[in-house]
Amino acid sequence: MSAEVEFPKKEPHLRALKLSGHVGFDSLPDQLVNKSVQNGFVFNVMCIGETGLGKSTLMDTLFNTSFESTPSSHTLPHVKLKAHTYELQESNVRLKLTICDTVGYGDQINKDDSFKAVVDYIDAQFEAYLQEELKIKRSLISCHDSRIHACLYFICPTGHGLKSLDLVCMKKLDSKVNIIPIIAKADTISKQELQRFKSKIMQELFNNGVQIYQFPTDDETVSETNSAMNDHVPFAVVGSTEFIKVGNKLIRARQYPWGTVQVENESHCDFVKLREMIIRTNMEDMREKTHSKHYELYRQRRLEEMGFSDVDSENKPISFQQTFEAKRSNHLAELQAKEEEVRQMFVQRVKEKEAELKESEKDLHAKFEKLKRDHADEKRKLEESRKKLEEDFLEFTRRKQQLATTHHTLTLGKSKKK
Ligand SMILES: Nc1nc2c(ncn2[C@@H]2O[C@H](COP(=O)(O)OP(=O)(O)O)[C@@H](O)[C@H]2O)c(=O)[nH]1
Ligand SMILES: [Mg+2]
Repeated sequence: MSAEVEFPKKEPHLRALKLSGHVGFDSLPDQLVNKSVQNGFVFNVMCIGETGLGKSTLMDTLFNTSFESTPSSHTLPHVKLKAHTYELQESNVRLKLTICDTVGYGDQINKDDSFKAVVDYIDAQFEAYLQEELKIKRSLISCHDSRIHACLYFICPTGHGLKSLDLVCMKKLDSKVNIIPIIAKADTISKQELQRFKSKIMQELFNNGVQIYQFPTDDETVSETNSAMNDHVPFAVVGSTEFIKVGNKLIRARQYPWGTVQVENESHCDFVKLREMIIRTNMEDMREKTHSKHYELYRQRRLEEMGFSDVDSENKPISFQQTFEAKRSNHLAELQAKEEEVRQMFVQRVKEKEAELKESEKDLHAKFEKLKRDHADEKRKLEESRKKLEEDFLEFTRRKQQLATTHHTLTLGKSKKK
């Protein structure tokens, strides 16, 4: 049997058939639900915003729990991304929630690079997923998926508009993550100002081409609510960890000398809209978009960087295997050329060294010969002076004897005369 399988290029003509009785595949959606519930869900949210804007408080409010975060100081030299993962359960649905905080964001005097740490973090999570996907033995289901599904961008409630850091950061992130801009501490801004502030923010985002996450309107069960909610963005939210008693119910609120802000009161702020949109209606859509849009883009860019493409230089379709094999043979050829080059270089170096050695041997030899000659000269000179000294000595002895003889004769002659 041939190993090659022919895949139909176009969908074959489909015929609709009627079933004469119940078969049972109408339970497929239930099977899917059961399986998903069994596996549990993962949701990763990133909070970007300056220290003290109420990020931690809002997370506690959104998930109606206390994540016990420690307030950070304003003096950090760099922005640090800190992620904490929690296991939550509601009815029989388990949620593995990761909250990623941008500690020190916007606290430095030079804020130029504040967004860089965030971009790097998001890319690193994509890269980890890609590396797992490229393994031979993959464990994509059991390995913790840390890709960020939603990014809540906390805007300072100045009433003036966005800061340049906000625009730069959102612009850098809009192709990597689902951005949901929110106006933090919305209780500090008046109703009239808020409307102006919201439209100013949206105008600035539009003018700078920043793509924020749009609640999907293609599913008709939610299209109406979602499209209405898209018009309320950016949500102006209030968070609180305090509760007050209204009737016999405890509700989250912030108390001021002039009154009380109820977090879940829709005439006080947009908190309920935010919770409805990101948790109750569109959490799955954000998870799906992260995979099919943002991760897909990252994966495509990385594979192209590695030299892979779906078409060759003549725009003809090329398979992954063909590209890989072409790259492999290219690589081997390069390796061989490199090896040859290194070998040639080695031979050349050996030759040079040999010549150098020969040259120095010749030098040494010449030096040795010269020393030998000098030594012989010295020896000869010494010999000559020794001979001369001997001769002088002999002459001296001879003269001394002569002198002694003459003296003796003279003395003898004198004594005879007496
Ligand atoms: N006025 C007001 N204050 C808030 C709000 N949310 C939080 N805060 C307060 O702001 C301070 C900093 O909040 P925190 O959540 O630690 O900010 P983070 O540094 O962004 O995590 C705390 O004193 C909170 O009580 C809000 O919606 N409105
Ligand atoms: Mg905090």
